Amino acid sequence: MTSRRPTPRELHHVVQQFAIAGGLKDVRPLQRGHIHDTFVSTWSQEGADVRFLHQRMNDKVFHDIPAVMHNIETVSSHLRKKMAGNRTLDGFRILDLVNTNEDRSYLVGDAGQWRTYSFIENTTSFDHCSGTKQAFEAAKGFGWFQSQLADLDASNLRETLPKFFSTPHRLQQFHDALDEDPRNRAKDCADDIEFAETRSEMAFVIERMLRSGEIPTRTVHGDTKLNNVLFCDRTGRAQCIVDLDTCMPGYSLYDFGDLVRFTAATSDEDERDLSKVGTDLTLYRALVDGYLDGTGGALSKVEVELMPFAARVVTYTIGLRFLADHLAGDVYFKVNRDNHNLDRARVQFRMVARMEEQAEAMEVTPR
Ligand code: GN1
Ligand code: MG
Repeated sequence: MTSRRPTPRELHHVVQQFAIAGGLKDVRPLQRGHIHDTFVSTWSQEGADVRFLHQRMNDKVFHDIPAVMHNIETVSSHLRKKMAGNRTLDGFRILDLVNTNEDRSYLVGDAGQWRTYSFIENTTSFDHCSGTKQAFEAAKGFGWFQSQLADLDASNLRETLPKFFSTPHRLQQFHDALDEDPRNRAKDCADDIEFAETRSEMAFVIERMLRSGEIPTRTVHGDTKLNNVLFCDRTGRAQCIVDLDTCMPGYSLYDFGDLVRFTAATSDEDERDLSKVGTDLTLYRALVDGYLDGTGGALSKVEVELMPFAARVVTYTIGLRFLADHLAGDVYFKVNRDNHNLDRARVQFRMVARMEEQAEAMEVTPR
């Protein structure tokens, strides 16, 4: 893919190749996520404004875009079958892909590979959690989503990003970046490297338990940031789970851990003032309750007991990924400033340290 920003002309050309009725009014960028480029277009359809969301998919990260789209279509059609023609399932909606004029699920053009979704109006996504009700709703939504995938035959899904959830794999990538150190950055992050190294034992726990069968492999969402939930503007309820790029076989608590990492954080993911970083225990409890509610009793006793550990290990894992990318020269996550990935890694590691201190207060007893 070309990583240069598409020109307005290119953008107009791209969106007009999707099967959308009416006249195009405008296309604007939407700041969202670290991977793809996202835009919103507005069309006039019989006098009303109708919006669509377009994404230029990052094929440096996702080498196999057909496989990504295959997974999204597989998951969506699995959910749609359960909806049996209704507009919602348990109060949740599903994102609708809009095909191209050629009836394909995505567009391959000079300006990259693109997909389009209908915009779900009267909903909002949030970068910061407003309180326990929202935390509960988000966790319930992701728990619900995961439980809906329990009867999807996982062999239908492709592994679009190999070993995506594997912490040992992330540790290896970190070590590779450290050995190579192409930008000579390791010397400026000795403390961060040491933090990563002293916690490396933690990396192997989940894989060991998966291998021994102590915890099951489950198809998961894989990117349970708060801003991947659309909340109903009227009721504040979670209405739609978005960003199905990483729906793949993993372990249930990856989703829970990532939820805590982001939603219960007391700071932004890239905060520079580390004194602000930590985990809000009240929000954490709301996430536990919401997740247990959403998964509806599907989690085993061992999984429930592992919830606090999952929060720690997933936060550590994402920290490793940010630090590895910083060392590698910012080749994976988009950055907007110097040391952006290093700042992100530091926040994750500080959160891990805080969670270690709060371990007792984070325990969950199976009900
Ligand atoms: C990436 O781009 P976004 O925000 O949807 C990443 C996630 C990380 C997250 C960290 C495909 O997600 O795994 O948890 O950044 N997605 C991919 O903020 O690597
Ligand atoms: Mg994502």
